[in-house]
Amino acid sequence: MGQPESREIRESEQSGLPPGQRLQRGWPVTHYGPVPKFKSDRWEFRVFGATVDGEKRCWNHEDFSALPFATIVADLHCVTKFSMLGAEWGGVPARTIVELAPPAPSVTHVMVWAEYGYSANLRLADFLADRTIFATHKDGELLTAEHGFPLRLVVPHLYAWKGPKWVRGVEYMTADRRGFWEERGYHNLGDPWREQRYSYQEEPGDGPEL
Ligand SMILES: Nc1nc2c(c(=O)[nH]1)N[C@H]1C(S)=C(S)[C@@H](COP(=O)(O)O)O[C@H]1N2
Ligand SMILES: [Mo]
Repeated sequence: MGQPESREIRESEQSGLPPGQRLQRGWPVTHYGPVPKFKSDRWEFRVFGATVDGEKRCWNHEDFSALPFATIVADLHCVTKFSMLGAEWGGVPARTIVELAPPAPSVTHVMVWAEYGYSANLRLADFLADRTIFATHKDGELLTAEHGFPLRLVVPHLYAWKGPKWVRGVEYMTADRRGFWEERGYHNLGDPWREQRYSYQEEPGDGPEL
């Protein structure tokens, strides 16, 4: 992504906080469960489920690190109401993964899987959005262990629980299925601009039956 384009995004992103959010200075650590230990020889990134040819695709850490690198500027909105604005995330655009490991035409959703079984479901369109990125870096520095090293997903236009830290793979799905928090009371879609925080706010068609 070229410089002028990322500057444009930064400006529009700073135009305001989503409803009900407050600005957070610094960068808190928020997650459920322990921080996994990274072992480079055992790490792999897997794309599986309804791939175009039915085959899985795997990258080890070295190969994944060699994929095309891009940066985007994005905000992080936690559903517990703090937002961190204007971080620069570097890594591999989700769209690049989809190009390298194409889904079957019937795929409508993805499940992004992380260590210890954490997961988040996304519509394929959200996954393919311009700024959705598998980030290895924030503001030019490698992610720390607490913030998701070696890899986390950032989906700038959705609440941050939709971006798993310590991500290990993507499952292509031909129907929607709830992820970790979506099964436990959070909204299936999670658009912060529409304040889609909780599953009781869902309207028909927003997600599978609970
Ligand atoms: N694997 C995993 N990823 C996760 C979570 C989690 O519990 N486990 N929590 C999410 C939530 S709710 C938020 S707000 C962000 C927080 O990211 P940070 O700790 O880097 O600020 O991570 C998201 N990714
Ligand atoms: Mo969160």
